[in-house]
Amino acid sequence: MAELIKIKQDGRVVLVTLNRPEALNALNSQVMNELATELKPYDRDPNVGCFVITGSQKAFAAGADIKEMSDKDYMDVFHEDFFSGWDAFAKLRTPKIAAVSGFALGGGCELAMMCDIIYCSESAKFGQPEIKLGVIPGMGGSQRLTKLVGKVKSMDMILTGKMMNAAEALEANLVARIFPDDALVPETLKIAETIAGFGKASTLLARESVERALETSLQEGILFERRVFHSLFATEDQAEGMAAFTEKRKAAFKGR
Ligand code: CO8
Repeated sequence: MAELIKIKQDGRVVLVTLNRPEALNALNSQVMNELATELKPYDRDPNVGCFVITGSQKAFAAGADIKEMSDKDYMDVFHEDFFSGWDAFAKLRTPKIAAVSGFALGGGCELAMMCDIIYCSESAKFGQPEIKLGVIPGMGGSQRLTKLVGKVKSMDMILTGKMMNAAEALEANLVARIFPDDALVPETLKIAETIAGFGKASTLLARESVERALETSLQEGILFERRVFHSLFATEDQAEGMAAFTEKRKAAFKGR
């Protein structure tokens, strides 16, 4: 039973709210384990088409839990393969959107970047301040941030620990859209509903194809996309989507 995250399913959309307000949603092992294990059944459910991950107005998440890791030594983090448990969240196949208000720092920024899309409110602040703690990003930040915003802006954030506000994050392509604070979650849920209304095979494969662009060469990526595109012609949703266009009606996707 989840304690540090709240999960609310409404139709085909699952809203996940980080719920550790006293620690600004700092990401400890329990939060990581809850996200990894509690979301898995939804991920496999054909009736779930999108996750929305959010925090509070003040903090999406203020980073990995500094108090939990401060006493560890090298052999502790090495043997535990500390932070590798986050891969299970990153590898969820259902599209996931981060809705960020307030602080998204360190692991919080990295958690947002594990999602497929980031929307934020006007109050959002993104940062990788680990350098101030004598370490570096440990949940993928040096890699994902660099792929998203480019080397120069990534170096600027990671080497100085400076934060980006919402407008800077939009300009740097870290976030896709900015909403007023109160509108962030409702607007994100509406977009999630749109995504969840499409065929699940096509949304899963679309995100895997886009992800592939970050992993491989252009030619390999194009081949991957083409083979995936071909494979979707084996689905009922492809026949339905194209028939609906021709018949000038809304498609009724079944996830098959
Ligand atoms: N971990 C644990 N507790 C936290 C964290 C955190 N990351 N952030 C905030 N808290 C706690 C505070 O300690 C405080 O608790 P208490 O009331 O018991 O003292 C409570 O949340 C409220 O925080 P503040 O009083 O500090 O709130 P402010 O509004 O004054 O400040 C800030 C908000 C600016 C966000 C401030 O809390 C802050 O700077 N937090 C830390 C941000 C940070 O450095 N994040 C990066 C963490 S490291 C990381 O994510 C990856 C490390 C990779 C290591 C790799 C190892 C293998």
